[in-house]
Amino acid sequence: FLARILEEKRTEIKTLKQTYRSTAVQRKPISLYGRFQEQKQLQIIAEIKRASPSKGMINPDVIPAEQAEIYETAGAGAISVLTDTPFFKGTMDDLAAVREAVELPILNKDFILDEIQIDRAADYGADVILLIVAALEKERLQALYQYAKSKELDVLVEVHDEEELAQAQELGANIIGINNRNLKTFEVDLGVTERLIEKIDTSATLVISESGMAVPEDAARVAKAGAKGILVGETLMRASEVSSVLKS
Ligand code: IGP
Repeated sequence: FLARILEEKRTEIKTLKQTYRSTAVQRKPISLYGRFQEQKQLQIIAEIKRASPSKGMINPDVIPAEQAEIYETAGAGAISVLTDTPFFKGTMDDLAAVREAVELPILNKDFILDEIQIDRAADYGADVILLIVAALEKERLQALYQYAKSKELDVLVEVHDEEELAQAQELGANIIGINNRNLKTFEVDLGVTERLIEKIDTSATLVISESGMAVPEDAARVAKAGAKGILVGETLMRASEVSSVLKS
């Protein structure tokens, strides 16, 4: 499935390169690293996720700005906005709407393969971009990482196994996302966070445990392992009372 998404993304980027011109006017991004690393309490990145390839439709009628305000009021530390359209039914306009609605750091969650997507993320008000190690050649990963940093954006470098983690560390990534979901098989295992985090100096590197968090015990488990933050999508998108779920 990852291969299919990336194929689609390459076509999208071709069109983007012909049609998109960066606005060049830049706001100063908020540092997620700075915000989270100084906190004692587990921080939550709450995600706007209408649909996913593994779950199908999750919350098709969500209004991103309203959902983001609910997340902010309930105490989320940051917001993630999925902007991939073919597989996740998100848009860049969702990101722009969320930027208008909240003061929190915003992660542009997409499959970034080209610098133009980073320009666009910054133009739309993102503070953090996602780079998925499994989706990128080593040189591409390095080039995109440097490019984002040159624009003062934070980068969440996503890994799922030891080899990918080694690459993230070689890059000097100060924010590492451990995805508990295997993007090739959709299998979820919180043990992935427990296993990989042992190889990370969490006093210097901000570790976010991503995906598959359904109950408070899940959050407690990865927090105990040393994660400073968790990234939660589906559970919050389906919750009828977001604030009680976030607070628990
Ligand atoms: C959220 P969940 O299981 O709480 O809905 O997962 C987030 O981690 C997930 O959406 C995600 C993702 C990704 C989506 C993590 N890495 C990369 C797309 C691409």
